[in-house]
Amino acid sequence: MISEKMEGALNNQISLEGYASFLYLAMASWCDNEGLEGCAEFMHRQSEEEREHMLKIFHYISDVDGFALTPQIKQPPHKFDSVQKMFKTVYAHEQKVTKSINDLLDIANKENDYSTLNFLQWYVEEQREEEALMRTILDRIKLIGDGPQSLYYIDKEVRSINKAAQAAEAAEAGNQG
Ligand code: OFO
Repeated sequence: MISEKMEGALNNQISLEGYASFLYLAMASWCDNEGLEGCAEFMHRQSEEEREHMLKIFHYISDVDGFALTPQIKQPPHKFDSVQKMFKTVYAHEQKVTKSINDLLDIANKENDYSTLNFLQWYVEEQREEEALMRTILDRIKLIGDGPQSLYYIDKEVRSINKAAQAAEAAEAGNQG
């Protein structure tokens, strides 16, 4: 059993994860349109991941006898000025999600809600990884440059980062199975 306050805060987190999933889906579409196939693959995978993050909370709320709500998702932006600006937007959103996870931990701590504290540990680690991944991409873009001549190399780089992330996920799933 969780408190009403915690139930509301977790439902709010469902909205944030759902928005992230739709935002990254919109980015995948933009990337595809710009011919950035590696970036599109990356954003599709991120979008799927965010959907999983959302559902994980959804199931948790039901498990602890709360009421999980399907979120109302506002329309994300469809167009981005550059690939660098797009990844900056991703990084800013991930920072916002991290702050929100920290706020949830704060509530769980104050309420001695050990079950939710334990559940949220996975998100703490996930956010650390996602922020680090976005910083890596932004660093690479800075090194390569963001001009029209650089887009091919940025896309190639993001594709190989995506492949590495996919392999890491597969290895993790293998360890769990
Ligand atoms: Fe759900 O990890 Fe990003 O937002």
